[in-house]
Amino acid sequence: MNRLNRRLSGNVLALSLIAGLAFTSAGPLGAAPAFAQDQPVKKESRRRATKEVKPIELTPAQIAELTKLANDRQLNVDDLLSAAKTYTPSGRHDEYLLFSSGGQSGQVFVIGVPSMRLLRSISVFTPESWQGYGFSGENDPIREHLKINNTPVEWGDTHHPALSETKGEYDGQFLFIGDKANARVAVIDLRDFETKQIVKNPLTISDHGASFVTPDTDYIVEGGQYATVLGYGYALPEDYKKSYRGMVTFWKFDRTKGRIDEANSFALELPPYWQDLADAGKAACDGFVFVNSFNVEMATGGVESGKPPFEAGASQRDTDYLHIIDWKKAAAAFKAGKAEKINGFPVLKIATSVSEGVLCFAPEPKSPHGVDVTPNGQFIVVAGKLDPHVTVYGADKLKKAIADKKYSGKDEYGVPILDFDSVVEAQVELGLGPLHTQFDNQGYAYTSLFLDSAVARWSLGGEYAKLHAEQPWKLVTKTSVQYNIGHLCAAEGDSASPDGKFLIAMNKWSVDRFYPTGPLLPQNFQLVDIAGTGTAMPVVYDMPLGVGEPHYCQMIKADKLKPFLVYPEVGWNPHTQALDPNAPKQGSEGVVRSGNKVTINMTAIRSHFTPEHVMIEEGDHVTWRITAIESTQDATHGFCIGGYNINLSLEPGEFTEFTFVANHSGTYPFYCTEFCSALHLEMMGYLHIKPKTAPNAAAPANGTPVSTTSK
Ligand code: RUQ
Ligand code: CUA
Repeated sequence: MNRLNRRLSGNVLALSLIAGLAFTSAGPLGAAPAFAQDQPVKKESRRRATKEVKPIELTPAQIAELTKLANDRQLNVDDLLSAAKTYTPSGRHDEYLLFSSGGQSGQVFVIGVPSMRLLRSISVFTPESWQGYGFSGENDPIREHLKINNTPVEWGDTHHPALSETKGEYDGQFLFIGDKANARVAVIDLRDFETKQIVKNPLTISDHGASFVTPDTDYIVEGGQYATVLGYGYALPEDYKKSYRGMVTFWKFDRTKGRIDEANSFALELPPYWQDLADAGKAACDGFVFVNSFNVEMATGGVESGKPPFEAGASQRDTDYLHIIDWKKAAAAFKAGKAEKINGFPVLKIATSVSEGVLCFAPEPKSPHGVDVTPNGQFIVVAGKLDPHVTVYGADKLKKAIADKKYSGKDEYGVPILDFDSVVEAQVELGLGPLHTQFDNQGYAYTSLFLDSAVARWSLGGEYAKLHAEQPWKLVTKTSVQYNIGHLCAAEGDSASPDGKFLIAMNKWSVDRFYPTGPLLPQNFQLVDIAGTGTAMPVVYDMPLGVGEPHYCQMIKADKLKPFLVYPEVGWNPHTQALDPNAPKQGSEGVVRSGNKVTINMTAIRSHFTPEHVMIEEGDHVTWRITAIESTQDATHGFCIGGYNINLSLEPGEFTEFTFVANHSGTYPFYCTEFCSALHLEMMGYLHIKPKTAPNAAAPANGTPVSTTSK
């Protein structure tokens, strides 16, 4: 072995020198490698682009070159300006990070702004092989976790990401995202951008209004959508009003543990309207959660038997109900034992919520979609999908009307309805199909118009009126987007102090924007420059996203994030975010057998695994542990065993464990799947699974595999 090592080390050095490779070799086997010194050697030349920060002045020759280039490529001056606003030289980092839902991909995408470069996808509800998410053999904890009613549900329809907040500001610690199809909420730790927890709602199969956080992330709000029989029950449409219910769930978040505390979470039973999006109040309306709804008609569809379809039945009335929930009172009622259990989960029944002053309604036009609270909490904006207006509620008016019991009636379930005129501050006509609203730092609001395919900029009133030149509550301008915008997202746009500057239009259709990729076309994220005022609001970049239909995203100032560059210690368990006592250490590698249970302790470092030959027997129950003995940034290895569905990502310092039953004998090469070094291809080994049927087959020895007949 020593001779081999000397030769390998020599080769690595030779190769590095010859090829001028930026990475350095690991030391010889057993010797401590010089991690800290492992730095790219061409640092200076690589960073050249970012060092050029002196003000520039274009020479006549450069202007001529630029003009020729623009004319050759048929670019106009706006195009050149857009390029200058978004082009991000190699090595320069983006100012913002966008956390986007991945829609049907079940993932989260991380995108740099303004460059619109995709930086990473985060596996959440769907196994993903590069990240080794869900490829850890039999009883993979991730796949176990994705089961619902014992059925593997290995995808999600991610809709609304929510960054954790402290005092209403994004704090860069955690990200939550809801799975609309399966009513699940996931917790992602932004130290390593990995999913740490997935909770399944015990009341309902699907949801929509998740995730939204209260201003200090005490609770993660999961609103429902399609009413059903809570607790996965059964009832026919005839019994709709009696048996179907909506819900909103308050998941308690334990920031120290970085986990949802299921035992201290609860829900509210709601009438069987279709609850839609939610937003948590802050500042002036702190303590409230707003949830809007549609189908207060309680239409039950049935085109197949000649009844009006849902789309018609659910759109008859002029108003639906904005649900106003006092979550602090709700939490107190839950703590006082006033909840009843449904499917083992505590639920405040409608009558309890009404008598405790937890729940009331305000009328809202008309089949609305988004509800968004202004950064100061003074106003609540509801976009009425089928109404050309947004309706703005005043927080003070709501509080006063609740205190004065200014009701115009009750709904069928006994929930008081506030008098519309007493709570409305303004209605602003914007255009067709308003869906969602965001805010900037200039006293403007931005609303997506699905049918108009436009972003509307409009002026806020109240304290915001002094920030802009326009009259309050007026449409200022509209920018066309391509096409059919759903959500939009401004920089820090849901926080108590938005930054303005950039806005993302998340467009559902992209027909004619890009070369067609068959009948299925990408989604289109358009970057809108909102730094100007008045009518200045150009689209400056198109980013096709061909990996699912994202719904919502949030944009955070990049320097608020403090991710690990490598795991803090070698042998780190990302699940516990601590050093793992089971992590194999250098020098303690090997195979430990106890009956038919074998534990393999392995280390990985550029460019070898130790051990390289693993001898086990058919039928063995295998626990395989690997520590990536690396502390150089980006020195990531992979590990796969073909045929056994094993694939891992071994990030610097990471400890991983997986288990499987060695049901198929044979000699299986395993290898590193990440091109980690010049001798990456040599970073491999053999798993020898001795067949039961060949009891006398010679065991491989001294690193020399013998051929065996597999069954
Ligand atoms: S969304 S359809 Cu407009 Cu937030 Cu899920
Ligand atoms: Cu390690 Cu390739």
